[in-house]
Amino acid sequence: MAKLTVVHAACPHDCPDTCSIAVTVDGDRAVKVEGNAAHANTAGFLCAKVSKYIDRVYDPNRVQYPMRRVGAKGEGKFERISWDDAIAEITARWKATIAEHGPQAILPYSYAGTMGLVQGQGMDRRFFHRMGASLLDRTICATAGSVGYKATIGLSIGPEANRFAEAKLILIWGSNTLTSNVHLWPFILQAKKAGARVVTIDPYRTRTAAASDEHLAPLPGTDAALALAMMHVIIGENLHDADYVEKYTLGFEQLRERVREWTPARAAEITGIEADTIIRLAREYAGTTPAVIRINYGLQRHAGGGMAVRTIACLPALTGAWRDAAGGILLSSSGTFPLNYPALERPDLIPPGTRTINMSRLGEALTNTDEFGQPAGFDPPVKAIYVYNSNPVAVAPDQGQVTRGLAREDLFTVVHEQFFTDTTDWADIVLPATTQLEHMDVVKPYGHLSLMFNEPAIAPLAEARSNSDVFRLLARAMGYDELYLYETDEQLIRAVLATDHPWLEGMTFERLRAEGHVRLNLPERFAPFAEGNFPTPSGKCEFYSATLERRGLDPLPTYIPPRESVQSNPKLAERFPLALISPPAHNFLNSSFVNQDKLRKVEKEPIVEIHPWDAAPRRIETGATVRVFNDRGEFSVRAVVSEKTRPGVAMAPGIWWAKFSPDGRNVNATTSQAVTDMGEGATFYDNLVEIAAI
Ligand SMILES: Nc1nc2c(c(=O)[nH]1)N[C@H]1C(S)=C(S)[C@@H](COP(=O)(O)OP(=O)(O)OC[C@H]3O[C@@H](n4cnc5c(=O)[nH]c(N)nc54)[C@H](O)[C@@H]3O)O[C@H]1N2
Ligand SMILES: Nc1nc2c(c(=O)[nH]1)N[C@H]1C(S)=C(S)[C@@H](COP(=O)(O)OP(=O)(O)OC[C@H]3O[C@@H](n4cnc5c(=O)[nH]c(N)nc54)[C@H](O)[C@@H]3O)O[C@H]1N2
Ligand code: SF4
Ligand SMILES: [Mo]
Repeated sequence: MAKLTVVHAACPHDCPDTCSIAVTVDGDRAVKVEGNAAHANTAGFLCAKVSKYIDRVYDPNRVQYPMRRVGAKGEGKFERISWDDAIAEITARWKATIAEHGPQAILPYSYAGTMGLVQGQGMDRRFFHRMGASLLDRTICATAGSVGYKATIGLSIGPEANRFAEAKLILIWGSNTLTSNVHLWPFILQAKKAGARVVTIDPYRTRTAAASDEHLAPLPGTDAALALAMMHVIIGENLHDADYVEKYTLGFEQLRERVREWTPARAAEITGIEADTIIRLAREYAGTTPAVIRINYGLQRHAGGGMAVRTIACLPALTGAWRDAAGGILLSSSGTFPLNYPALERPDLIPPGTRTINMSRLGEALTNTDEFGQPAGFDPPVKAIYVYNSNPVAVAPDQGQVTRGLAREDLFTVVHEQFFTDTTDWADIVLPATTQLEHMDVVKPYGHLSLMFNEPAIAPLAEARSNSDVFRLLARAMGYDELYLYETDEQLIRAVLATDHPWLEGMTFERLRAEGHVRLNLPERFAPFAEGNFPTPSGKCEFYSATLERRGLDPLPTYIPPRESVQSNPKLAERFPLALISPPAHNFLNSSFVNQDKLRKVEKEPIVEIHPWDAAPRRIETGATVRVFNDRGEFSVRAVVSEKTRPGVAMAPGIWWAKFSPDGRNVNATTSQAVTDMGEGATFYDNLVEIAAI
């Protein structure tokens, strides 16, 4: 037996926890992955999904070689070709497209298959910027919330996850912690042991809600109304921290005026949460120290998602919760990492005037047709798409329009993937991608404060190549000779670390590589806004935002109703009365892992949960196959009648691959390409449907 070695890896997935992984390697084969106990947040365990990462790496169904389509688009039939042929064919098509339509006819499409800085936002950006391709606005997940949070707080910065252990009241707001952020849970348990109360605010009774002391179930998309009424009570009863407000906030008098009209009774009608409960929650929140809010992205996938996050983010400044390291609000820790992104991505190479295409409206871009069936005016039209780190056929809204676009015979589609996904089925060329054990990277977390190093544990399997390697090959074949397109992964990492920001002091390539995880150079008890210093234009927590006002938005916190709900759109609700949300299934990560048998078997099959009150009049029983539909499309799944969801709300856990679903479609056949109030984000959970037994 060869000598066993242990290598530091970092989980690449789009999950706030960014675990530190110890990979045991036996000769040239990785044999085990374990959570690193030396990293406080990972605490020695991995989630159900990534603890089976070895299966993923050595899955015989991985894409192993470059492939060329032989069947019809959508069929997924391919023949093996060489890398040389694949690169020659791709670049010949691109050169012809550029000659005829210009480089903006080429669209890169990527999201978070890997969150690594090198493989996720490094050489790809440099390459497409050099080319002058269309820019992609990466809005599919978090832009509404981050823009909303920024309006109030300035940057995505909050208390350190570990400090939750000291809180006395924890509000888990629009987050399913036990599923989507499980490494926060041990700290919450510690807090509970020490007497903290945990309240989860979620329309669906998730495993997190069930494990909390209290579960409040608002109607989807109504959270801002709840927060406004809480502020009504807090200010009305003089429970706010007048000293903190005076010193460190902007616009208190206008906020006081604004929330005057937001009586708990009014919010109760909108949210479906009783007025007395709202009053009690507001008093408890203002009266408990430290009180912390874990807000996450679930609640911002609605028309008013940006404003909802902005509004909730006002709460801790109003009560002075920020004074304590264990108080405040945490959306994401990503703003705490002042890395040298321009050196990594080279935005200076973007030709002036280059257009930006919103990834949440991919169907519209590919079909050049808007939601009313009118020409969408993309000039030049998108003639070629290069997909990597993403599975848009499964994850993008309005699946029907996305596949209609990908079916175009004149569209040239390249997909760089680890597996034969719903998206590779539509590719002209498929390229084999490495997994995290096969390439080098640095991963920036968004749920803790350590930067993570990923050492390649093994050589690429079969003919797989990393994203950065493929862009170097493409650059050479395109005839681009600029040196920045040929830098190594190590050089890219050194570029992004090159900054003299004090929080990154001591964060060298050598140290990261040796230690695997390095915490930012921040005080042990990081209390970012204990004394104000908000990174907003005014330096204060902005209850009043002149920035929003300049953009034509309400400068004060307000409630923007969902685009599709019984209250806001009664006419549509006559035909489609149920609000459908589709948050992540426990054993999948977006659409990743759906193809891994052991994990898919636990999830069994795609389902939709519906409340007994909604099921009875439709004659739907658990186990029945139902059709879920609206004007955009439909999908068929098994029904589960359950009181975990509230009346009027259906829940279809995601994101199943369409090809593992009974009718070859998934929930995104019904979701909409309409975007949020801020950040032009996707509105997956703002979706009215009807459900019928088949
Ligand atoms: N296991 C697992 N973990 C994941 C993921 C995964 O797919 N699987 N995905 C990762 C990614 S990309 C992300 S962005 C995060 C997402 O994780 P979260 O930010 O936690 O977001 P979601 O899971 O979309 O939604 C969280 C909860 O919000 C609820 N919700 C929906 N609408 C509303 C609303 O209007 N108001 C309120 N208060 N709650 C609402 C949903 O029912 C859900 O339980 O998780 C990451 N972690
Ligand atoms: N209905 C509904 N739709 C949703 C959501 C929802 O809650 N409901 N959530 C939304 C959210 S929050 C998000 S973030 C998006 C997620 O959308 P995506 O970022 O597209 O996430 P995944 O579905 O995990 O697909 C990532 C793909 O990248 C591949 N990959 C992994 N590593 C590499 C690599 O190194 N190189 C290459 N070339 N490929 C790699 C994986 O095999 C996988 O197929 O989905 C969104 N869609
Ligand atoms: S998906 Fe999240 S919880 Fe699972 S190993 Fe990766 S970072 Fe950790
Ligand atoms: Mo996401």
